[in-house]
Amino acid sequence: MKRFFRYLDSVIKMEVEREGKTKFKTDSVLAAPVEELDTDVANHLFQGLRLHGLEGSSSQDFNEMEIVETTDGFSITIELHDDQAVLGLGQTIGPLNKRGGVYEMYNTDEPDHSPSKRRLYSTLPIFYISSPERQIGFFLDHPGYSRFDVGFEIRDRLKIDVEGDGFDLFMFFEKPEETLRDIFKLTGNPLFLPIWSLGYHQSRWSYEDEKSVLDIAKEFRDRKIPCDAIHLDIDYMDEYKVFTWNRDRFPDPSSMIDELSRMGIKVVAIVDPGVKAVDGYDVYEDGIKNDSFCKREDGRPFKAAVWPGESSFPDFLNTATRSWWGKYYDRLLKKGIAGFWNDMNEPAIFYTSESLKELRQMSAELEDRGIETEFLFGRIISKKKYFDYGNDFTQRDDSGIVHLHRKVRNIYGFNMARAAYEGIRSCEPERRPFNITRSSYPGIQRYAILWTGDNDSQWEHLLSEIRLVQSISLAGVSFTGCDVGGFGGDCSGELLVRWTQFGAFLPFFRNHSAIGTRKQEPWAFDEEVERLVKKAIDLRYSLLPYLYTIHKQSADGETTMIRPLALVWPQDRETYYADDQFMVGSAIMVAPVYQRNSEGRHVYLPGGEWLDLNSKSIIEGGHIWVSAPLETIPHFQRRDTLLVTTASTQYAEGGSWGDLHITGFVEERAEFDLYEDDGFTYAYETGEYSIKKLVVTNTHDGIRIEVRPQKGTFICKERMLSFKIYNGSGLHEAKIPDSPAGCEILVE
Ligand code: MIG
Repeated sequence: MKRFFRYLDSVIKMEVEREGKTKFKTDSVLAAPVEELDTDVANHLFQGLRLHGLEGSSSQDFNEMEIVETTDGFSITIELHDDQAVLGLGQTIGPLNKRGGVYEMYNTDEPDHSPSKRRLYSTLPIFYISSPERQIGFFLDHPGYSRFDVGFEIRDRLKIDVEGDGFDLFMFFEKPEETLRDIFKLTGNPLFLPIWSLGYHQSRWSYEDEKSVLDIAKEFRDRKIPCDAIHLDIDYMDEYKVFTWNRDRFPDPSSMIDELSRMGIKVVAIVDPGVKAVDGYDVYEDGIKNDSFCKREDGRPFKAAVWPGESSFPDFLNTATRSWWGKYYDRLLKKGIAGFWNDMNEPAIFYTSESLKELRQMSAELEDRGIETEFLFGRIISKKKYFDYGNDFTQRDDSGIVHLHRKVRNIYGFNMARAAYEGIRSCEPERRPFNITRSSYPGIQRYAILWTGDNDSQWEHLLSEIRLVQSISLAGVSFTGCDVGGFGGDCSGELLVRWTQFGAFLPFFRNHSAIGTRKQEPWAFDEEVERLVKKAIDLRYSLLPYLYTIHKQSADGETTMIRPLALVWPQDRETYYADDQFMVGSAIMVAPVYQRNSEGRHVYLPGGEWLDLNSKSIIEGGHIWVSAPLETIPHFQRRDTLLVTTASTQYAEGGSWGDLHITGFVEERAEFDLYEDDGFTYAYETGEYSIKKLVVTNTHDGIRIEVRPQKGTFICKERMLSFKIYNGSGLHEAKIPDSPAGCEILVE
């Protein structure tokens, strides 16, 4: 059965349910529909899409769409035209245009991010069928399994198999930038993070004791490499018991954190959902008492092995469990932990006693096979890795209805991140939280930021990440990042330099690596590598005024911090495959180098002239080759934009800056609303912020620079504003003192 609802101006939701069954509703979409529509009215609003079985489509030129019931669910097919790209699809590997691939939405702890992989940690089923003439956005809201064949089996057919009793399909008949705003209106705006989130983060699995953490911090300060945060991986815990400390290795966390805080460094702690199932451990005992854990279908407790050994898994589907769990974050907050890193929340499971038994039986078979064991070996390994525990346990929703985990799996991580966010907010209502998640679902941006998990120190993965973060951004997840330098495997000095250069433009900028791999801190290679890594990190810190402003804009639901070119220039087909470069805000485009021994790269510059931010020369648009020795990060400024930077500091002291440098490429007019505040509280909500509109206009008489009177009551530092405005007539410079009243000058 199909029903149609209108949201906003041009978003339609189609609700499909099997006769007599009701589907489970995720909490992804917060907005309520404006109205329910008759099918024929709905069909007239479908611009460029014709739903099979409905007559009278409003457009001549359309994509045929058909929905049929199958034995275990539904299949949605959408016919694709040759010139259409299918952009996005969230956390999936491959080019931004997903045509020609198969992807599954079934959250999986997949440490191998090679191109053949169909599942990763998140379900973000948002994609854009796009051609220069027309773009339609889609969001499949469904917490169970689905499979996307994007023109793989049949070139001109997108086929989505959806398992279960129903689904919601949102369709956005807008330009992609507008669709992104609509996604925020439906699923919520991204978190507004504390300023230090935008700094450089250093991590390792693991800095396993107090001394190694403090040593790392001192190295950063001695070497004058900026750093805002150090992350504690699982070894800070006592026997991997979540919310505890190993007292031998961390005898006094509070004083360690105090010492770090005197150096300007925050500490982020990892939190895993698996609760060690052992008597005498209060989190486990309380969980049992409160009936907070996932159960088997017959009501017995479900237990499985993860890092702590045999563990129970909180049932985040219900509010009671979420608020119970959320309170534990306070234990870490009280010690001074500033942020959280929710890992393993697909949830990852190593094995259960049953699956282990099965594996043992298979292994026993090895004995009988003699030497002919190759296939069996392979099967055992992949069975161990990809065991599907979805049918082994259940979850209970707020109305007491019990669901097989498989049917609601894809929102487990979402709801864990939500529990964390709500817990942290209620424990520390004055401070803006920092909360990372590995597993996610649309709407996650209102609770957490997303990092892409266990990549590898390989050049191919560097490219893969450049695409992945863009694809994720298209789902409205603004604050993303990846393990800089690569998680698995050994990084080389050159790879670390190139990866750090890319990371300097990512919202979340963290170097992280796995246990047993080559050390990956900025100084772990040679002096030249250290110098170049530091240079990239310094560049990042100089960009903070700009980045903080665009971060605030994203938190206001205007756009994501980074964007594919295809989102900004959908009419330009060439942007559909120029996915190895991306926009950072509206002023910068970065084209990271991702090839070994490379001395330059090809770059596509859409829509006319750009300012090369390395040479400060204005260059023709189109396809160009840029020279980029290891020292250089190709990045460019868009015409008629302003870029506000400052001097790099050792850490982000607050959301406001000293002397500012404004670089403009202005042929006509450019403006920028520089945002500042204290950098970590909610005082901005009651007016304690500063927004300063900078406007630069190229007039007949010269370059007019206006600094409009400040909005908001936040008091900025005394400082100078230095303008460097480039255009066809040369460089125009001016230096003026900043003041809340603003000013206006004319420069030759
Ligand atoms: O099973 O906590 O993606 O960043 O270092 C591995 C150890 C568990 C996976 C995370 C990774 C983290 C690691 N974790």
